[in-house]
Amino acid sequence: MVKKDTLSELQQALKREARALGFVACGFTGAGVDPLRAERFEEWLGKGRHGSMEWMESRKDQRASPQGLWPEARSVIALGMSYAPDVDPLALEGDSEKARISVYAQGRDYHDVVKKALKALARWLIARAPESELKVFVDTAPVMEKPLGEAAGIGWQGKHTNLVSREHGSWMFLGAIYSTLEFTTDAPHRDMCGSCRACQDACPTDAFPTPYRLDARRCISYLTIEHKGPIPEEFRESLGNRIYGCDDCLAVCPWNKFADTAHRHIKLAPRAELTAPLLAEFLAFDDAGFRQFFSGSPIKRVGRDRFVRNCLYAAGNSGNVKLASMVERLRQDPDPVVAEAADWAASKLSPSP
Ligand code: B12
Ligand code: SF4
Ligand code: SF4
Repeated sequence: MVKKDTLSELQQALKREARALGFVACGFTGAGVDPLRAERFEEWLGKGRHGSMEWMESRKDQRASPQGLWPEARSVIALGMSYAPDVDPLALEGDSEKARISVYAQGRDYHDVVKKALKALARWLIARAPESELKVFVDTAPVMEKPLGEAAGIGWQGKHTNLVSREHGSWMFLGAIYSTLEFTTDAPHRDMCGSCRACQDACPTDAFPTPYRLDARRCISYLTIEHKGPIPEEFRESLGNRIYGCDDCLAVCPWNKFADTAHRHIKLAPRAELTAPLLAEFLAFDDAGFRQFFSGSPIKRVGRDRFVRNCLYAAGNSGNVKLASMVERLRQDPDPVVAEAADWAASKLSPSP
């Protein structure tokens, strides 16, 4: 058992250590059930807004609260790591030769970078409180990182539902540590959106007509990354030249004026060849070429077929007839989804009279 005074000192020291490890935000909250959060999550699932992400439903009780996943948990340490971009993520909008990859996917896989720093922080804590236990999470576990981050005071969930930070804007990856230690909780962050609706107005697919409630099925990030099979026709033109994820709602947030690349984690800098890539090069990928090019990147997990599918929709939207011969060749692709996307792109590039 760690004494209260000692625990409070440990908590302050942990915040300093988190900073030294590259986290720009660190806060503490409890691990119990928040009935409102659980109810809203249940409602979101009930309306089918998770689309085909069945993994969100299958472990919903574990996701709904930290103790649902790990009854021994007493506190949550919420952490944020900056990936602030150097340039305006919207700069390539409408470019007929280049594709847009969302900022989060332009560098190394953040799961690896954040997990490594979380594990280092976990080792630090266990060395000082060896009788305690903990678990570290980033993204993939049934953990609601955004509401926990808001409860721990490191930001608030904006109308687009992502966590916004006063200091780092939209560009923060989240991670969490569940601990058996009973830390003092921080005050939750208050909502700073006010009457602003810039993110809602910017969304190309109207994925959150009601603020704070995203319908993933309409979100370009979901459609280009999670959705298997052909993307419904109604969304194809709205994809524009976005081939992996989407940043529009994040990029327009006025709080980004405080975000500074100086705070970005050194390992989260973008790969130069992914900031303004040529569609033509991506359309030429075979499986081996795709895997090699995206080694160490989060993009690798969607596989060549889904990636080329997205590039074909972008080619169709480009109006760039120089891409027509590559598109034509892909109409014979062995993957039926790629072949169908190529048919669509071909019809867009040379519409029948
Ligand atoms: C599933 C998922 C997605 C899905 C669904 C997104 C979503 N908004 O839920 C898809 C594939 C669309 C997606 C996209 C993106 N994602 Co994502 N995703 C996740 C994941 C794995 C789970 C999120 C989740 O629990 N969703 C379920 C919904 C119900 O949760 P919620 O949005 O918090 O819901 C709350 C609100 O709706 C609110 N609410 C409901 N009704 C009401 C009513 C009122 C009045 C109010 C006030 C509130 C309210 O209460 C709900 C429950 O608390 C997390 C990682 C994790 N384990 O947490 C990453 C995560 C959220 N994603 C992340 C990122 C970076 C993105 C993208 C920006 C990537 C990109 N550039 O393409 C986009 C952003 C799209 C967007 N506008 O949300 C980051 C966000 C970081 C941050 N600062 O917030 C996370 C945290 C990953 C990480 N570890 O960093 N993602
Ligand atoms: S990521 Fe793009 S499509 Fe999804 S909600 Fe934001 S602006 Fe809309
Ligand atoms: S753009 Fe406006 S409404 Fe959207 S998250 Fe930022 S401050 Fe909130």
